[in-house]
Parts: sequence; structure tokens; C-alpha cells
Amino acid sequence: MSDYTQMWSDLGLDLKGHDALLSILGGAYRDIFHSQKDRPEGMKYFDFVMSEVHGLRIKELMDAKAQGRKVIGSYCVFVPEELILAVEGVSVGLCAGAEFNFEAAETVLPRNLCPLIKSAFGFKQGRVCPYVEASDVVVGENTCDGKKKAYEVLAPMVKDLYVIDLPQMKSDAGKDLLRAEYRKFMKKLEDVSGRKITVAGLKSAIETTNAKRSAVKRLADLRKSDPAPISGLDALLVNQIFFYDDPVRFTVSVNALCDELEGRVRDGKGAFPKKTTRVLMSGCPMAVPNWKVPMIVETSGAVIVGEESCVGERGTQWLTEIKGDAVEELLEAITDRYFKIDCAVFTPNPSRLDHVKEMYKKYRARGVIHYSLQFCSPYTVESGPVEADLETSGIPVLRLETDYSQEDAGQIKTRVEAFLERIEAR
Ligand code: BJ8
Repeated sequence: MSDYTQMWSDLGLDLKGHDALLSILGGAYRDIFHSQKDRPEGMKYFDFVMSEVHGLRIKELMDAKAQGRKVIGSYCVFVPEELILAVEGVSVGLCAGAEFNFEAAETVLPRNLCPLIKSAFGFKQGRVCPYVEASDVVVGENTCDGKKKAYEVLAPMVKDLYVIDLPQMKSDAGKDLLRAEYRKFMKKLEDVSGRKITVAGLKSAIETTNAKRSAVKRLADLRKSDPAPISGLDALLVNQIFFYDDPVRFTVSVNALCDELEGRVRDGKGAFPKKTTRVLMSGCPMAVPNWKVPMIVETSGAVIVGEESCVGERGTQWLTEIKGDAVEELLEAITDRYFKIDCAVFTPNPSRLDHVKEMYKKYRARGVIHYSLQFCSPYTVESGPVEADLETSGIPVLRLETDYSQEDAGQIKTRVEAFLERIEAR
């Protein structure tokens, strides 16, 4: 890796803390990803991206900024990348998945808060995340109570915080609100970038985003095969990098990986032997470097064949229709697309359960692991009815609630192993 010290210093990072973070991240990555057997060659690109996630990619962001483009950071799949690309902006995900600097986060936030939020604050307060420091605008959104109140605390810490109000019900009024909020967000993006959103620009942005989503959908589809041609860990990594990488290069790289995986499927080659127990993950998003549970599952004799998650199919399953010849018509298509996202902050939220069942069948899973982050009310509360319904439908469920620490790793492993035994005994 080149020496990026000057760039990090210019961004205001705490170099000592940042070094410590990179060393933890690098060590975990090596232990978890490089120890896997029979990885596809195409994963080398994603290994490279991860090795340069705070280096080359940040340099690219800085180069884009020098050309007058704006970096827009966000924490939720409800923030439309199409609109950001339409003003030639760069969209980056800011969610964090490491227990880092929680003591500092807990000086401004309660202890009993979801680790995803605390992690983002720990990164910000510790000045170790070049993505948030490079962001010209940080976009928050009115989803769970934890996030929406935390943005009030975050506001004075970042250059420009913009919050999108999101509906909580899938009603006509809810859709009107979403459309109006996206229209306001367009205006914000135009103001901050000094660029007008045009029909041609928005169509091209939708095409780019659709191509990226189509590539990860293609990858997901290949996981239907037995043996699964790629591990769940590697597929999760691709879905995580989705939020950081250049969208066009990412799409090309995922499609190249899929070409290789198609060959593997033809040759009956897998990341694990044929008939390995197949499980589906469902629940809270897993941000980098949150790999604990997938690693435990895949070192316990199972393979993960799908993620019903915002870092997975909940975030990518729908494309945006390119229809009409006016910005307003395209905005309608964007609203249609995003309004389908079945996050647990919606009430009621039946389509998420339908999607879990559909994925279970499609990917030929034999059980579902429901993953909730500790103190995440939307997913933890929803996990009870989801489990009850799935079990009644004959789908075995393991409900896990965990955080970003490693303290419960042994206990989770024991529970996962017992769950796999239960599935295999059926
Ligand atoms: S659309 S899942 S990305 S809100 S885990 S912070 S919900 S307490 S991340 Fe999410 Fe958008 Fe929904 Fe998806 Fe709150 Fe739960 Fe924490 Fe969460």
C-alpha cells in the first residue's frame, strides 16, 4: 500500500487511532477471509479493494472533490444513490461495524443503544473514518428512534448534516411524504453541487445504479446452486463493498466474478462440498467489519446462501424503472422503487416476512438465522412474530441477538451448532 499519511493527516484523522483501527481490520480480514478454502479468483479484486479501503479509494474521493464533485455519505438504503449520481456526486456508506472507541461514543450517547449507531459515533469522535471526514454532506434519515435522535447529536460534529424524513407506514400518505422528501433532497443536492438534475443525467444515473444492483442480483442467483459456488462470507463482502466502491468498476468486477462462478456451477465446484447445510441470514444490516456471525456459521459446517438484509437483498432486490421524459416522472419511478423496501421501521411490515419465505425457497435453505443487533427495537421486536410464522410454516429458525464484541462468540457458536444439528436431524 502506498503511503497515505499526508492525505489522512489533511483529512484531520487521528493517525495513531487510525493505525490501530487499520491493524485490527487487517488482522481480522486475514484471519477470516484468507483462511477460507477454494475462494474464487474473482475475489482478488475485492481483497484489493479492502486492502485499499482507506487508501486508494479515499484518494479517488479526494481527486473527485478536487474536480468539483461532492462526496455524499449516508447510513441507510433509503438514500437514493441515483439522485447523488445525477449531480455527479460520489455516494459512500458510513455505517460502521466495529466495536471501536465506544467509551467516547458513550459520553454523548446512552450505553443501551444499537452498536451500529455507537460504532459510527466512535469512528467520528475518534477521527478514524476517512469517509465521514471526506463527506461534503452527511445524510441522515428518520428511521429508528436511535438513529433519528443520534443525528441531532451528530449535527454539530459534521460539516453539513441533512436529514430525510421517512414514512413509517406503507400508505398513500406515506408515499406522498417519501416523494416530497426525495424532491427536497434533489434540491439540496443541486444546491450543494451547483449542478442541475436533468432527464439525461438522471436516466444515466439510474442505469448505473440498476447495473450495479443487477450484478449483485446475478451473484445472488448463482448461490441457488448446490454446491454453492461462493461462501456466504465472500458474498457478504461483495455486498458490503457495494457501498464504497466506484459503481461502474464494482459492476464490472461483480460480473467478472459471476462469469467465473457460472463456470464453477457448470463444473459442480463449490466453496463448500455439495450437500453442506444451507442457511439464510435475515435481519439487521452487517457493516464492515461485522463478520462475526457469518464466520461462526461457516466454520460450523454450514454455508450461508442469502442475506435478507439491507447489506443484501433488502437493499438490492428492486431496480428503478426508467420511464418517462421528465425529471418528475423519473422521481416517481425512484419513489416507487424505494417505497418497496421492507425495513422493520415500517408498521405493519408483512412483505419482509414474504421475502424471507421466498428467499428460503429460492436458495434452497434449510433454516433461517434471524440476526438482531442488541438494542435494535425494530428488528428485535419483529423477530418474534417472524420466528413464530416461519416455524409454523415448517421453517426452522434460530434467533440471535448480539453486538459487536467477541465476548459471546463461544455461546453463539454453541447455539449455531445445536441449530444445525436440529436442521440436519429433520
Ligand atoms: S432501511 S435496516 S439501513 S434503517 S440496526 S440503526 S434499525 S437500531 S440500520 Fe437500517 Fe435503513 Fe432500515 Fe436498512 Fe436502528 Fe436497528 Fe440500529 Fe439499524
